Amino acid sequence: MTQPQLHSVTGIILAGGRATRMGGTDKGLVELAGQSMVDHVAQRLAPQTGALVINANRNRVAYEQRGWPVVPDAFGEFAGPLAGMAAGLTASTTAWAVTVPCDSPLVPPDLVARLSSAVHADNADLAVAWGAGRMQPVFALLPRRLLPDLEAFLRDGGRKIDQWYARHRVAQADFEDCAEAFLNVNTPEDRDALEARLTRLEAPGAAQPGEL
Ligand SMILES: Nc1nc2c(ncn2[C@@H]2O[C@H](COP(=O)(O)OP(=O)(O)O)[C@@H](O)[C@H]2O)c(=O)[nH]1
Ligand SMILES: [Mg+2]
Repeated sequence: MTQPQLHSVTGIILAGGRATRMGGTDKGLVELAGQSMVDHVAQRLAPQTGALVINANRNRVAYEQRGWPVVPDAFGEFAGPLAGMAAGLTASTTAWAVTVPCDSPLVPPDLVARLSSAVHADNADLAVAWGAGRMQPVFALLPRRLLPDLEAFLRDGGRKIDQWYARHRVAQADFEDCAEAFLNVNTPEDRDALEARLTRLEAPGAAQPGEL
């Protein structure tokens, strides 16, 4: 298999959830240290990909202001992240796509590089990040050729990411050395805690990024 090149990868930002724990406020649009969470993610992901797509089911106009295509789920009513992956893959024109949740603002700068190396080294169908002691299933590198299989899985009522991955050869990309990269902002308290840390880092004489 040919290793995916950066220009042949579309970044899919998953922002299609209900965000119940955030009080229902659309998580991607939540402000964090001066910009919305979706902008944090786009800023870190765009240099790693040839294009971006945002998967969102609400506030379409606000997401479109970022300048990237915005696509809603085509399956069910909030059927979970797999529905967002399918929507993003449908809108992608590249052979590969990388998915990232909108509520993980510390996306690693070498996410695509490590996922690509893993899928190539294992001659696998797809690659998933492994960090903070567990699989991080929504950080994945997927080939567009798996879209028909994903759609069939969803049509049959499949919703669980692990179950869909189990149908394919999955490579694990090791990110244990940067577990902070998967820090996930699900609640207003998570947001406030991360903002306090980011703001401290920006202050004069602040700690170094490695201390975050
Ligand atoms: N498209 C779509 N995305 C979803 C749905 N539910 C969750 N997501 C996305 O999947 C990711 C993980 O969801 P989240 O609720 O934060 O789960 P957790 O942090 O893993 O507990 C986020 O990027 C959500 O926007 C859904 O029904 N449709
Ligand atoms: Mg989350």
